[in-house]
Amino acid sequence: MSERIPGPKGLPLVGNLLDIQDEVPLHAIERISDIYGPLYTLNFPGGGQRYFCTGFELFNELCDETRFYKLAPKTLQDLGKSGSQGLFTSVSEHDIDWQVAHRILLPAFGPLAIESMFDGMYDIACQLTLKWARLGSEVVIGATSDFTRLTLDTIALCAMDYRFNSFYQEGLHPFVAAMTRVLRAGSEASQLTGILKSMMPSHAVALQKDRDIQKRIAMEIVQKRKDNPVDTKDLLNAMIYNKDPKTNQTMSDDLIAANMQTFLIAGHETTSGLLSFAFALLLKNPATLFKAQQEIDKVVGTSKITVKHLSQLPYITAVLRETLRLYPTAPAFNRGQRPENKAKEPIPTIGGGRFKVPEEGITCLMSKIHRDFTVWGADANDFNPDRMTDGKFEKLPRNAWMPFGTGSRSCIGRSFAWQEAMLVLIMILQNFDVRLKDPQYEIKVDQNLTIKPRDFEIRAALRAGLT
Ligand code: MNH
Repeated sequence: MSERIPGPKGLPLVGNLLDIQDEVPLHAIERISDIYGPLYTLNFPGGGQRYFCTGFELFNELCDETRFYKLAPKTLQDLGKSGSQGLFTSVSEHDIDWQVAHRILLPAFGPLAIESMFDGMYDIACQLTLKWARLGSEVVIGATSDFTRLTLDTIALCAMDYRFNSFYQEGLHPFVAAMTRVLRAGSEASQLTGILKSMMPSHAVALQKDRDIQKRIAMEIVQKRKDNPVDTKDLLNAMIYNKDPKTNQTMSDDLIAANMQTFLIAGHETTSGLLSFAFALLLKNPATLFKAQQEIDKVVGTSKITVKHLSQLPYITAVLRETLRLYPTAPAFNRGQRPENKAKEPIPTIGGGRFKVPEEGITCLMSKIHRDFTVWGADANDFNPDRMTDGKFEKLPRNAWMPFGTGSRSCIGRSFAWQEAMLVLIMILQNFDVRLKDPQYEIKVDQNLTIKPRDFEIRAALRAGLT
């Protein structure tokens, strides 16, 4: 017999709503795990019963793709409402939209394709470094906002040859403004303020209007490309012209638009968070900053960064890995039983029969799982890139480091993100001495769909001998 999954006792009607009131809902959910253990349940009014896994051992079992798979929670499904679903919000891999888009897009995200995007990434990285250089060493830089400008412009340029020109704009581009509002509504869905807001009819109208704006802009970009064909191998061309090898069909305009939105959202918030946390952690741990810069000086020196350099910097690589361990910027994902497994395993359990895996699936909280003492030792909460260097990294327990998700639904943009983050980290450390605006700064998390460090501000001084 399996045990009942524990959890804080809720109240009538509102369930556990009061237990998860926090400026950062993620923190509330993490705290509850310290009381109830590695698997527990919460009742969200409207959102139903949810289950959370926060320990490595159970997570490891849930990673078994023969038994489990990504089963998107209801809240996520709402994000992509209306018409076709993009890759990220598809409920399951059995969804035909997901299958067609996945088969067409996987090669477009392959190693050679990503390498060919290096020049586009370089273009935008220069816009950031040029801006910082011109600002001079004393002006305070909102590092996270600039990284968000950078990652958004990069994915738009590389994926569809579109320039948001965020570095040359005061306000947000209409697409970005609409996207930000929709994302915020999603992340507020578990909070009292958000729930109250969502009860106002005007809220739903505004939200739909924002979805329409995004869709319209996405459609315009597709149409423009169809009217002015260009011979490049970017994602937009792949989506318009490539045929699914299995069904021989191309993607419908609606499906293309849904996936463009997916790339713009999934492709920029997470990488911007990664860059922000990486700098915050380096600056909070000066010895690591010193080591990182020393490696760059040795390997790259003052020469122009090329794609070849990226594989020659083991410490920088380790810095990014360790950053995503402590701050997985997509902090949670869902796993549930594969329907095709139901016959064989009518009551799926984990933990040696201890817990039944519920119908709704389980949300795996990577921010907790990545700090499991049994895997990482007593200093699990410390930033120590040395534990992630080549050689050691490969010897980690299977599934111990999973910031990009797992299985067939894992991150399709992983190499894109990695190349971009490496390039930008290197270019900044090669050209600037960065310091915290406030030497006492403590990393605090800001949560939306993804996480970023809150109020992270720096100053950047051009290094001697560089212009
Ligand atoms: Mn990304 C899926 C993390 C960068 C596009 N991404 C996922 C998942 C995680 C993730 C975790 C799996 C979620 C789940 O199981 O529910 N992604 C990241 C992180 C970074 C990142 C930590 C950067 C750092 N992702 C990117 C970039 C792009 C992208 C860049 C696009 C250019 N990610 C996706 C898409 C999916 C995804 C698309 C959905 C894949 C699928 O379901 O087939």
